[in-house]
Amino acid sequence: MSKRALITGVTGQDGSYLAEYLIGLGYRVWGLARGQANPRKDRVSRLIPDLEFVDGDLMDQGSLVSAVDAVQPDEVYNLGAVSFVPMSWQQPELVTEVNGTGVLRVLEAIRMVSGLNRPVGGGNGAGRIRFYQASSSEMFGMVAESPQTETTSFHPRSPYGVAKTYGHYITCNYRESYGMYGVSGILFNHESPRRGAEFVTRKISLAAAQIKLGLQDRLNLGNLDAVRDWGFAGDYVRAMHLMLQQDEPGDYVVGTGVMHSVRDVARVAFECAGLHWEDHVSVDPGLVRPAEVETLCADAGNARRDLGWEPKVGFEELIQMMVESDLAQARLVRDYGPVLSGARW
Ligand code: NDP
Ligand code: GDR
Repeated sequence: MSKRALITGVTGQDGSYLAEYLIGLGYRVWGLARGQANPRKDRVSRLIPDLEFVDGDLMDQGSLVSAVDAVQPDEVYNLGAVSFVPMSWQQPELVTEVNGTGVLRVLEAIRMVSGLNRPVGGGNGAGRIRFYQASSSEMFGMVAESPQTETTSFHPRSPYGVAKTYGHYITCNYRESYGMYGVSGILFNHESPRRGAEFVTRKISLAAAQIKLGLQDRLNLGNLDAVRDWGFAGDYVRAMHLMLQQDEPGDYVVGTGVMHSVRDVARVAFECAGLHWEDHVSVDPGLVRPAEVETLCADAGNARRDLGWEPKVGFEELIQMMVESDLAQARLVRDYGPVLSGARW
């Protein structure tokens, strides 16, 4: 019998890679899709024909109970979120509802469908359904130590980070209260050609490609000195799956342990396009965040040891992959126009 997985956030970057990966392992996979005509659902369904869908929204408790009940999953991966950090200063309540309370709603749906009616304390693995929560290095925020491990204290610097911290602790609490198998992956930044264009790596790879082909004039960025630990999304979804295959549930930091600045991303990306970044990039103070997370770097030693997880794609290879993909798409747009070129992602 195939294992059954339910993924929230399946129309996003990680959801699409995870769905492909699990289907490749022989799973039946359902993605939670929201909205009456979500164009991102059509896009992911063209990319992954074997993916099935179930309607639901992290803002709607009843829809989540119905989805879990209909799918009867072995594993639930909660990847749905408002994931762009600056949006969390513009719509803090929405971000708290989706990224924070939304986690509680998924846990409650699993609890109800599993018939776990009373908190019984400790114990692991009550109920059949295993739960993965997409926690984030943004929870570390103003970092107390570097690199960051599973025991580094949290000091989130955005409403996004605060909401994710709630999601992290409520997952831990349902594990301790109901004995549910629930884990959080504390994932550092991970990117790919499917990354949203609002995030800095994709914003840069797209701009390098479009400037090269004469489709864009300049690129405005915020803080060039911000430092992140950037990996490849395809590598990180393997870690999510591995976390749910362990005998004992546990939280893991996942990252490469290698730091680069936004300036490094710009340099490598423009070089890949045969350009020099300083000729094309300006700094716009309006893009600098009110409370910045200056540096983040993962110590993924526990994930390596317990899960046997290793990242396969390095920083320069990742940026090159993104620029090449954007160059290919930009050539289609230049030669056939935006409609006929058919947006791939
Ligand atoms: P994306 O922004 O690409 O995808 C977010 C997904 O969340 C989309 O599928 C979106 O669906 C869905 N979503 C948004 N609001 C709701 C809602 N109300 N109900 C149901 N679904 C909703 O994010 P990523 O794939 O990059 O990230 C996946 C998860 O991992 C997120 O939780 C993110 O916060 C977290 N994370 C990401 C990291 C990264 O570097 N990528 C690092 C650490 C954590 P729709 O198409 O309907 O808008
Ligand atoms: P981040 O990713 O906030 O780390 O969150 P993002 O790519 O948006 O920013 C990374 C760093 O780059 C700096 N920066 C800019 N960022 C953007 N978006 N646009 C710019 O023009 C720009 N210029 C400089 C930012 O200030 C920041 O320091 C991502 C998301 O995927 C979250 O959901 C996830 O939880 C974290 O990674 C880990």
